[in-house]
Amino acid sequence: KQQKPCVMWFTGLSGAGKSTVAGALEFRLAELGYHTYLLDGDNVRHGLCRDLGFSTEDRRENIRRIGEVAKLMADAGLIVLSAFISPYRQERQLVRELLPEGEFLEVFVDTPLTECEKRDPKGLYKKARAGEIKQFTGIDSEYQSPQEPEIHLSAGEVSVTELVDLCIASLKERQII
Ligand code: GGZ
Repeated sequence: KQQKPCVMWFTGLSGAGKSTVAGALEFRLAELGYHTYLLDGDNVRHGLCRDLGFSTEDRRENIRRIGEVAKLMADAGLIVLSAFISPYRQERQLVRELLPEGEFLEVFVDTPLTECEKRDPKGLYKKARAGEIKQFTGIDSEYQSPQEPEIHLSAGEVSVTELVDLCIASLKERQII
């Protein structure tokens, strides 16, 4: 099936739904016959980036490495889905510049902090509030929202299926699929 390579770069707070939406989108794309790869914490922070923590410097290096890997995968023709907080504008911009024009799609998974904290699936916000985890994004570490994301998902209010539909529509509009 014809496809153009691209990197869909999901960014947002912990618990915003990045991995959930990216995973559901990957499933949908596979059903439609497209070739994809999902990069997320499960397969990256335990391997390629296992030496990195959550200081500003380590997060920068985390994003830099993932950006380079995403670029290689896009070179191989894949639709790459990447799901990391990627809190800093500058590093997201650097990844954008690694890729040919039009191949980097920033996807802002825009779930308010209050909602992420309410969900708190792993109890991390609770620990961060109690001071047991330091430098937690949204609590005592900064998150810089995208200003002009290619795709803006109001993920607190809309079902995963509808969010996937919006991503698919955007890929079609951009003639990637
Ligand atoms: C933010 C942290 C932290 C701190 C551990 N701050 O909800 P999760 O658990 O599964 O996703 C979060 C994940 C963030 O890793 P990323 O590689 O996406 O971050 S970054 O792009 O900023 O490099 C969270 C968990 O790791 N986690 N400590 N201090 N999230």
